[in-house]
Amino acid sequence: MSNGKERVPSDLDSAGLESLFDRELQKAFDSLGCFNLAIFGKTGSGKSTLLNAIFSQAIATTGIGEPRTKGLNDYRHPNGYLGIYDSEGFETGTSDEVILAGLDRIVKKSYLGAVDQRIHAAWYLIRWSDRRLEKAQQAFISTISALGLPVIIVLS
Ligand SMILES: Nc1nc2c(ncn2[C@@H]2O[C@H](COP(=O)(O)OP(=O)(O)OP(=O)(O)O)[C@@H](O)[C@H]2O)c(=O)[nH]1
Ligand SMILES: [Mg+2]
Repeated sequence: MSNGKERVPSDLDSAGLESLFDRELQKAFDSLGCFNLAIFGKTGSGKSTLLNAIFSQAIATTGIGEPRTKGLNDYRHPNGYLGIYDSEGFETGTSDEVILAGLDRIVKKSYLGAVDQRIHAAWYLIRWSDRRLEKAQQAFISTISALGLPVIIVLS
């Protein structure tokens, strides 16, 4: 009896396993179109630097001093399968309500778009040298999670 899923043979060698993985990955990409990741975190935590490292190009402005990134910027990898949203970092002292309302708006707006425009997961950057996680950061992470996005904490 078939349940629509390909049965995985139990005697696969490493080449067989690799080719099975490639086929399944291709199927997943074909159904999703593009996987979109959003990068969040406080200003200066290294969001744009990480984006540039992933794309191996200085496509986003980075730097010290004043917050650099404004709004939410969408970058598409030339391979067509990866999109990254680089976000404006929040500054200590900004009210939690303002930050969380902005986040809610961003994520819900993305849900209104086509599946290949939606935010599918989030990275939340924390500067390891801070050695603390502020209440506002915890609330931010909880809010992303409550919006249904898997959140991965990244130490920069
Ligand atoms: N040593 C070190 N420096 C980093 C790292 N990530 C970022 N930086 C530096 O930290 C500074 C801020 O980095 P950005 O990438 O502009 O930070 P951002 O989170 O995008 O900042 P905003 O756009 O203002 O929110 C830059 O001078 C980077 O070179 C890291 O992992 N290690
Ligand atoms: Mg930035």
